[in-house]
Amino acid sequence: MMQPIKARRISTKQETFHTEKAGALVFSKLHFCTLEPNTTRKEGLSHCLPALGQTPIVNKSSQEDRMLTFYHHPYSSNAQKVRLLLEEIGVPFQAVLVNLQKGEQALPHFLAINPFGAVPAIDHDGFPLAESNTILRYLAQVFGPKELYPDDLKERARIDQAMDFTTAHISRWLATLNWHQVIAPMMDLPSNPLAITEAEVQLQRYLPKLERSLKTEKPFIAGPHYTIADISFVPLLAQAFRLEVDFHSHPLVHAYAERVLEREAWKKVEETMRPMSGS
Ligand SMILES: N[C@@H](CCC(=O)N[C@@H](CS)C(=O)NCC(=O)O)C(=O)O
Repeated sequence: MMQPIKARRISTKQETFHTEKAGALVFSKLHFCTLEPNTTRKEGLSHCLPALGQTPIVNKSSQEDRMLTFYHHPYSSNAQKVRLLLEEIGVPFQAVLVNLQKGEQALPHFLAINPFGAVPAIDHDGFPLAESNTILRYLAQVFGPKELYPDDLKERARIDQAMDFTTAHISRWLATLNWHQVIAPMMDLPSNPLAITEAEVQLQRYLPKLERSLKTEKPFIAGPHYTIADISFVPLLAQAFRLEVDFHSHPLVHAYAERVLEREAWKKVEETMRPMSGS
């Protein structure tokens, strides 16, 4: 018979990298629950969840956990792209927080997974992979469905074209805005007003190009279907709204953004952003 399960609160600090250790389940940023040896995950969840009243970060069965690990930070728009794809296709995964504020991206055990020292990264059955768009392509090919990244080379090239354009010309400037308007002030680092102005100017230069492409590539950015090109862009559109980017002159982009941000899978990603928003 299984021994009673010990549960205790830990400090209010955020959970650390490699939160899950043998014999322990980690919950949200405030709790963990220690399990006796040989306790199955299912048994552990049924004991710990009522005790803690928390939703686990790790919420999939142990066999599936071993298959796909997702290294992330909830505020990273690049990591959100990967989580969005995982939510869209319903693949079980284990999420591991890499605490960027604490510099965990530079710890040797994380660099062994991603030598570039950034989130997102994944480990799929012992195969580590980094770079959000690369991960999207990989996961879409491994798990499907095909519509997300079809085998047809021309359809695929159209998707790559949209991903390259948004990444190079829109996400890039949104990242600049986000750094100088949100992250730098939050971390008490200097913010550069010239960089903000340049990013705003560049966005107003490139958004009309996206507007024009949506006239032909409709209703999604790479044509008639929702693909990884859209998935790669959705977290950035959400960021653009948060940064109050002016979409007035770009009604097709605005309507497209509202449409893709309504998707259930994105709402699930947004839920993972909430717990830290007050911290
Ligand atoms: N090109 C990379 C960018 C990854 C990236 O810069 N991630 C940020 C969070 S959005 C990060 O981990 N920064 C930590 C650091 O650079 O030290 C991708 O698309 O995945």
